[in-house]
Amino acid sequence: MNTGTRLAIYGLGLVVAFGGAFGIAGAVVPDSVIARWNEESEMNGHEMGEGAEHDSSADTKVDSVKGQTLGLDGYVLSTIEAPEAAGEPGELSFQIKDDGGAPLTEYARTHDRDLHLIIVRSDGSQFRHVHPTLDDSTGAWSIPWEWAEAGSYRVYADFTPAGDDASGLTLTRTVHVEGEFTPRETQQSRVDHVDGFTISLDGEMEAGTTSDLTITVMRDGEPVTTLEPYLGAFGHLVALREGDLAYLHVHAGGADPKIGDTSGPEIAFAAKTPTSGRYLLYLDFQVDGQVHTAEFVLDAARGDGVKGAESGSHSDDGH
Ligand SMILES: [Cu+2]
Repeated sequence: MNTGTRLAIYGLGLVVAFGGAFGIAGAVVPDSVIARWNEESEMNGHEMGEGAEHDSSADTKVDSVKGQTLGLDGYVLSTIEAPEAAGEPGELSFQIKDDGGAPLTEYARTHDRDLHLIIVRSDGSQFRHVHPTLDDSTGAWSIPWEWAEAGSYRVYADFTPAGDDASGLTLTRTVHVEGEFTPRETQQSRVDHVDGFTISLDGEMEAGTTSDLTITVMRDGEPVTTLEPYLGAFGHLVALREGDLAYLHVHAGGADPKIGDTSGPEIAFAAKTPTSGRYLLYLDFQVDGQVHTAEFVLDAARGDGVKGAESGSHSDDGH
């Protein structure tokens, strides 16, 4: 089940939720969607007593994540047209199609955009987060595109169809780019150096729990306090699970920053982690009008500390 991932952004920090819905999901999704999630959760072998109240803490199907299917809820990500080999300039384009095969042209805006496109090679390298343009007469999304390297890429379209009861979807396809390449081996990494910035990640991830993560942005040994809003937040995080590239797309929480607001050097996150294992984290942040992307690799510990409220509701707490 891929509809299971619930993202909720709220309060002082950013909540990265792999899997289970929890109380604050109501802040960002319609009740009807939450009701359906709960229903699905029950259908997945989560026994709830007859007439049991919906309890957010009981809905913790943490092994359910987004970004693993090209079709969901009646929507399909079409074939992706793109240059066939690295180094060939061209265009990348696709459509989202509905039940009847008609292209979707009406979207609900999330985080300043109608659709977020994430592309990453299967080894976690070559990450890009871009915003293509919609031709609303044809439903075609397109963006100028050139592959820097060969390989097998995962493309994720993250969007919400217009309509009161539509929920956010992350559909994915694989695209092969001709040529030789050497896969990158990942290793745990908490510090990245990008464009003169040093970005560091503090905190631990643990399967079956929500963990606090803090990212700190420095430049020339000084804390950066001029983080600017980007996509409606001070930080924008994508997390992928190594092994299946299950996807999570989140934005910094708190009150929506206004134009001219700045923040930093810290950005707070909370990560709800479905399993132990390795996670690839990509942070987009903006300073002086420029967007930069920092990358981290974090190994989640096994979930010995699964909370009592959650322990009865799923069987896999991370081995
Ligand atoms: Cu985006």
